[in-house]
Formats: sequence, C-alpha cells, structure tokens
Amino acid sequence: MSDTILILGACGQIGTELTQKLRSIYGADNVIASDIREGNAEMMSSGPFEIIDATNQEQILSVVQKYKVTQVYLMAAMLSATAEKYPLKGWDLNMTSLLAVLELAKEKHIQKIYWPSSMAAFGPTSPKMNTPQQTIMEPSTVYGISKVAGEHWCNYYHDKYGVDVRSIRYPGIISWKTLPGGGTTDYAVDIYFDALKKGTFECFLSENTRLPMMYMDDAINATIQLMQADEKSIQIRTSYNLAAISFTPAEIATEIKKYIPEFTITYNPDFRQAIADSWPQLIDDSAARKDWGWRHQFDLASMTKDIITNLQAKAEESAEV
Ligand code: AKB
Repeated sequence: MSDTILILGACGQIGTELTQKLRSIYGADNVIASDIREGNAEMMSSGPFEIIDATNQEQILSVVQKYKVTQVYLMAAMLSATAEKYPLKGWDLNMTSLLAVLELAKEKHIQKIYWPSSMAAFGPTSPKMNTPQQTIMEPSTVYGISKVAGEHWCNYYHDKYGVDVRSIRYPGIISWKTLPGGGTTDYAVDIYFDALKKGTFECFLSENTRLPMMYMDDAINATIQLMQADEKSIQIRTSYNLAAISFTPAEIATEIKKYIPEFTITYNPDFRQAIADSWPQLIDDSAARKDWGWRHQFDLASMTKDIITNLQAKAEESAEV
C-alpha cells in the first residue's frame, strides 16, 4: 500500500519546507498539510490542506479517515522561549498533541509517526561537550520537560503497543524561507535578515554562547531519512541525537562579514541567555550515523553562502516586481 502523509503544524518553520519536500517525493495528493490556520499561497495551492487543531484527536481522526492517512508528522509545538512565558499552554500543546497521535497509532488508525524532540531535552547537569545519546537529562525549561516526557511516551508506546514512532532531537534549525518563532536559537536566523536589511544586528545571546545548529536542508533530509529507514535499523525509540555544526554569535557574525564587510553586531542578552546556557554546546550523534546512516552536508561557511545568495536573489526579485 502506498503512503499517505498528514503533517500537523505544516505552516511552521520546519513544517513548511517539509511539506514541499514530502510532496515532491510522495506526490502532492498524498501529502495533506494541516495547521490551525491557512498557510501561504504555495502551501495552499500545491496540495490538500485541512484546518486541524493538533490537540484535537477527533479532528485528526476525521482527516486520517477522510484521506486514509498512513503516516503522521507532528510538527506543531510551542518552542522554548514562548513556553517559558506560557508554561501550561506549552505543556498542553506539546503533550496533548503527541498523546493524541500515539493513541491513534495504538488503535491502528495510523502506521507510523514522526515526532520531533530537541536538544532542549538536555539540561544544566548534562555534559556540555559531546553530549552523549544517553546521559543525565534534567531540563530546566518547560519545553525541555515536555520533550523528555514526550520521548518517554514514544518509547513506552513502542515497547508496550508496538507503535512505530520515530524521533530526532533537533539542534537549532536555520532557514531562510520560513521564519522560526519563539525559540532560543532564532537569533541565528534573524541575524541574516538584519544583516542584509539593516547592516547591523542586536543579539539576545552573548557573543560566546556556543550552541548546536543545523541548516534546514540537512534537518529535512534527516527527518525523511529516519522515516524511510528500515524498521530493524531503528534502535532508539526515545529520540536520536542529531548534530551538524556548533557556533557562537561572534562566529556567525564573522562569517556574514565575509559577504557584508560593514556588518556590525551588538549583544544584549535577555532571559533566553539562561535557556541557552542550560543546553549542550556540541552533541554526539554517532548513534544516528551508525543506525540509519545520517550525514550532514552543510557547515557554517556553505550554509551562510547559500542563505545570503538566496536572500539577495529574493530581494532583487521583489525589487523588480
Ligand atoms: C528552540 O530554540 O526552542 C528550538 C529548539 C532548540 O528546539 N529551536
């Protein structure tokens, strides 16, 4: 039987690009995008779209039955900085949506689930350098608590009910097509936009705050690769560590200066500094590399070149219109 995919939270930073990539692989009609509100023109015109509140199990089930969905990618989430402002709302969105799809898989309405965890599942007592796959996990944020709990729910539903749920602990994801919202790593996206538009950027993290990051293309490839991997190769049912690059605000600024020499950066750390300080600096992702062949392609230099080239081309296009 061929796969029919439902993406919950398709209009977010990762969901938007994931939807287009999955539509190009599985055929537009086989990838149903959904979110609590309509998406951009490309999202709405390139394939089926449904309004779904990811915490509403009945709404999910009715779309699953309507399209005979086999796989669900649950991309709806409240990220670290916003969840610190609205702890109970963050917990509710992140947990209720996960338990809703796990239950649907347990009841055999769907066959496979993708659910993203995050490096935020680690905390101040986890090793900061080469953070192992299995180590102390005592997160200090609501978002991190929801990710650790979610990982254990995934593992539980797999072991107890045979649910095929797969997960990655994403580092900060850097993109230029759709902006992130409410994350602590968002500065590494905003910096490119401000560098091109204003020539200057005020960073909400201090200059030497090193965090694990990844370019969107690598994150999308990893996600689809994990979902397509042979079930027997998936040894970890909590969530896989995933890494690509680690850099500081000062280092990304230096890279941007190679293209925009007059670019300046200032530092004004806010409450997100404490969140960043509680996270790893460099993650050991050898299990993902061994079990399902994960390899990243973009480093800081190639990612910066790609983003600046694309954003400059987009600016020229809109100037011509
Ligand atoms: C955030 O900053 O909250 C996210 C994440 C690391 O999961 N980008």
